[in-house]
Amino acid sequence: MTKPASPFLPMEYSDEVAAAKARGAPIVALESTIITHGMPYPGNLNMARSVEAIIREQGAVPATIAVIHGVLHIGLDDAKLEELAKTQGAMKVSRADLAFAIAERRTGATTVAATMIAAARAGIRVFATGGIGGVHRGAELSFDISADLDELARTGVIVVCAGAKAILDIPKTLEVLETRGVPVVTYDSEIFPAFWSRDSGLKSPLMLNSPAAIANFQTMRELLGVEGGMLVANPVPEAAEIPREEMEIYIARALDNAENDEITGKAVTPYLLSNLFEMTEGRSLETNIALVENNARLAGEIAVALNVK
Ligand code: PSU
Ligand code: MN
Repeated sequence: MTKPASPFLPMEYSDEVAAAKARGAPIVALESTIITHGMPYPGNLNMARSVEAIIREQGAVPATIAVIHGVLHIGLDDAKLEELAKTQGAMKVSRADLAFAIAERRTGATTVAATMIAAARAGIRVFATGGIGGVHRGAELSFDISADLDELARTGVIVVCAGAKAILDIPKTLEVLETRGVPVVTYDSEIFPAFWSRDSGLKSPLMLNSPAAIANFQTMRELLGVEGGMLVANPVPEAAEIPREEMEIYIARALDNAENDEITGKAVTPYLLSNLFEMTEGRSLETNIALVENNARLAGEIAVALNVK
């Protein structure tokens, strides 16, 4: 009787990431939902390419993560990146359905939560994104709280973002992070940023002003045996920011539209983002790209600092 083949995880490293792993080089993970659900083509592809280039400039290697036809990719070569940027109808996968996309041989873009899971599996300790998901406004009725928050509490990856998206309830998002024991460290500012704006109106729980200090903090957590990730909030560069008061007007309108169109669940964040791009005539998209690039730079520096022992 032949034994059935034992199942294996269809996971594939790009040549660049495989080589980086072999020589122990610093690697920065990147998510793909921002590519398929966060920005329109071709801006999404330009963003994905420039973010990868910025990470290389820092002496680290980028690993964009996505499920393509059922294979979990850790790092995409340029042809695959372009294919993904043009893909219509990719799944938006999080903790609940990452394995589903693989098992069912689907193409899925990974959210912050799913990217963290894949990064940890691949031994990658730093990850750059735009803004994490969080507690939605009105969550007391809708119960809409992103799986990103729970993932930060359990998976040991440093996530560099520009704060929580201002479309969310930021005070409640910070409360949940505190309850779940996730350190929130703002880079070089006392104030927690709100994605498009540098100022959310809230003080940051923690502040550090060098990549080395952030790396050292995470190392101490690991030595202490405290599991879970860390959120690093990196305020958008001043030149690219849209002031909070101005953004609030657009956000209120976008939230109204979402309610009228009865948008719920996973569709909420992509709907609001594209609504805002239209209302600001592309300005919010420019800001979004600038802040992701800024986060890639810092994540690259942190990855390099983590490698210096
Ligand atoms: N950051 C961006 N644009 C995005 C996202 C983050 O600049 O589109 C995505 C991330 O993948 C994040 C997701 O995990 O939005 C949150 O979705 P939800 O609120 O449905 O959990
Ligand atoms: Mn949600």
